[in-house]
Amino acid sequence: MPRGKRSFLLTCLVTLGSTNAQTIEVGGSVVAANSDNVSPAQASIAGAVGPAQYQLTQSVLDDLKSKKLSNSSIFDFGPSGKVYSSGMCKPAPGDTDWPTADTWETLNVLTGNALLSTVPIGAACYQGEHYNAERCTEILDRWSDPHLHAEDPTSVMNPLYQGATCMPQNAATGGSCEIGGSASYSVNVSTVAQVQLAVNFARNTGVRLLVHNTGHDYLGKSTGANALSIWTRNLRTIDFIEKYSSPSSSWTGSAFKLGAGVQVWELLAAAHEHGVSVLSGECPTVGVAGGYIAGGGMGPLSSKHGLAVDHVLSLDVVTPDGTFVTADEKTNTNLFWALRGGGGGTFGVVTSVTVRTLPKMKVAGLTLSISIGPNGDVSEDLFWEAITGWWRRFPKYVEQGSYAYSIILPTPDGGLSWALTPWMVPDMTLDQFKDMTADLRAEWERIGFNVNLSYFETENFYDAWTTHFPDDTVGVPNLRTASRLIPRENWENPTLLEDTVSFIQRAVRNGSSLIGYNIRAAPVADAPPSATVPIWRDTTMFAIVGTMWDATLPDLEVDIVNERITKEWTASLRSLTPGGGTYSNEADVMDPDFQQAFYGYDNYQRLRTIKHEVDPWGLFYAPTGVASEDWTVTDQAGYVLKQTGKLCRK
Ligand SMILES: Cc1cc2nc3c(=O)[nH]c(=O)nc-3n(C[C@H](O)[C@H](O)[C@H](O)COP(=O)(O)OP(=O)(O)OC[C@H]3O[C@@H](n4cnc5c(N)ncnc54)[C@H](O)[C@@H]3O)c2cc1C
Ligand SMILES: *[C@@H]1O[C@H](CO)[C@@H](O)[C@H](O)[C@H]1NC(C)=O
Ligand SMILES: *[C@@H]1O[C@H](CO)[C@@H](O)[C@H](O)[C@H]1NC(C)=O
Ligand SMILES: *[C@@H]1O[C@H](CO)[C@@H](O)[C@H](O)[C@H]1NC(C)=O
Ligand SMILES: CC(=O)N[C@H]1CO[C@H](CO)[C@@H](O)[C@@H]1O
Repeated sequence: MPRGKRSFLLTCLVTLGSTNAQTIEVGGSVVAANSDNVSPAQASIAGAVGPAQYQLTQSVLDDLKSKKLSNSSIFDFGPSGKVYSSGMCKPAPGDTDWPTADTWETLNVLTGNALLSTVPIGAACYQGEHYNAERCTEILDRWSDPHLHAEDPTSVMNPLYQGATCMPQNAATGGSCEIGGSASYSVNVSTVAQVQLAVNFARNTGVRLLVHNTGHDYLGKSTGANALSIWTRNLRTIDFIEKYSSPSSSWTGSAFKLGAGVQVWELLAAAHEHGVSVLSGECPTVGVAGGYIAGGGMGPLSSKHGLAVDHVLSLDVVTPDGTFVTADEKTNTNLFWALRGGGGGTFGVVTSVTVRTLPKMKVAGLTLSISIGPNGDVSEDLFWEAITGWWRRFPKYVEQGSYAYSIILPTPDGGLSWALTPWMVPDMTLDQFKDMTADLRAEWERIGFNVNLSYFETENFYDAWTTHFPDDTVGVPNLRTASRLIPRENWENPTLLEDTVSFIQRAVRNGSSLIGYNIRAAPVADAPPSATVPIWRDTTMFAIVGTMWDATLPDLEVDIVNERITKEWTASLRSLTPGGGTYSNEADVMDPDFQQAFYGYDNYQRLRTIKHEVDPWGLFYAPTGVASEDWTVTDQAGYVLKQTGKLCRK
């Protein structure tokens, strides 16, 4: 078996619930620790609601200690914890410092049997213990469906970073099922106590820890070999608060308190039901209170109403020392700032987020789609003339709250397609939208660009959203993207504008797809400062470049494609936008200066200081996360950083 690969089917992971040599003293006699005498390890907290009702307290631990539960010190709160010095690696199964089966079983028992031993989602298609023909058929049919992956504890929607192992499609052609860069275990959390137990366990044993919510991450942040994963997707409560009131905020309107696992579609349905709007992503399955808000959170209302972090009132979080705190404008203010834009899986485990609502609003816009090539609708010159005519007007549109999702893709016949699906403006009527676009439409008519424009106008955001933002297609292992926020400045200088426009055309001709958003993060008057990259506020276009490659390409050629994405396409975008940045949630894991690009230089210095204060152990690691430059992943094959090796302190 090649080095670095661990066979899943011959795994040395224990089957949980089997033996248990951990003991406890009950009534003076030493007995096996089990669900009856130690579980679940939690205190019921008076007045607390939802998952916070059950917390791990020092008195719960003291009780376990007084009963002499073996290994109980591995659940101690900070400052206790393993410290990694230069060259040390977090353990893998089989290493002497990997917890024994009994130790894992103790975590399982204390969490109330919430520990899951990883079975890769594709295992149902491979001969062996987990083979299940019916489930395999379903998995193959639904592979591109984000819901399939979001309901699985370890599956990720961008399998590249976990090594694309155990792909169900390869079972029939001699593939093998390995655990790859997936976590070894997950805790399926439904209480704060379970999160605290997992955090303390990982910090004291030194096991790699990660947070996994829906698995959308584009940079491999929600996966990692040899890790204990805290799976937050089942924290799904949505509480509507009619009149918010808190000594920490002047907000008195309505709000939603969201469990960490709530997805966009669930939140938007609740908002619609209560007759309000709320800032969220466009994609239905993204986890609102997880990586989305941690990275800033953008969506169709952003050009008018800012980023999701601008609307956050408070966050509940289990910090790396295992304590459970609330962060808001007046309490734990450093965390409140860092958790809004400073990146997921870095400062702790957020268990819930409270966000302000926005009023119900009208939406107007249009969609169009056109192609060039042998079977296309227009000539290539006309295609580009029409698109660049639109791009040139971007600053004026974002100022009016415009949000456009535009995608240029190569077509199978060698041509290109362009779809605007959709271009929409909140708080705007269709008449106003037609006014705003009149000069562009006149220009298109003059140049002979006679495309069908499908207009729409809805009474509320929800109706526009349900019509125009279907589920995305995910699960492609041979695809990678990179991005850049392009500021207004690039439109103000005519030479720079020409360079920007012609570069984007060149990248598309060189094989890149282009997702070009007309968006900016509008400043929100009363929003507290956040750790998001400042250039968001001056942005006019968000450009995502990237490509798929032939899945059968040899590794060296895969590297050539991936290096082109980072070192040619994105490098050009970087040089066109010096000192700028990008959206950390939809960015390039190989960005050579991610600290500046994803957070902004000044923010990054402050984020690093906060990170060292709250996590001196380096318990939380995420690729491109704050202080991730202190760590390295071993056994990496190829150019792109994956999470399939050991995590070692540099
Ligand atoms: C198809 C698709 C569409 C998208 N559309 C949008 C969009 O419209 N707008 C937008 O802004 N972004 C969008 N994104 C990007 C998205 O915001 C990020 O991928 C985000 O990280 C997803 O967060 P998650 O919690 O759902 O995913 P996960 O992959 O589970 O987690 C992402 C990161 O957040 C961390 N994390 C998750 N939960 C917690 C928690 N409770 N506490 C601490 N850390 C946590 C994880 O450790 C990881 O680092 C899209 C992504 C995809 C794949
Ligand atoms: C996870 O826990 C929830 C309860 O919070 C339960 O309904 C669900 O079945 C569990 N999932 C798995 C895979 O164990
Ligand atoms: C425009 O729409 C009409 C009617 O729906 C259709 O017949 C025509 O092919 C469309 N033209 C283009 C360029 O898409
Ligand atoms: C893209 O450009 C590179 C050179 O930078 C070249 O090797 C490659 O063939 C080009 N690809 C296409 C599709 O034009
Ligand atoms: C990680 C750890 O502390 N493991 C210990 C748990 O307890 C057993 C005895 O019950 C020890 O052998 C382990 O070393």
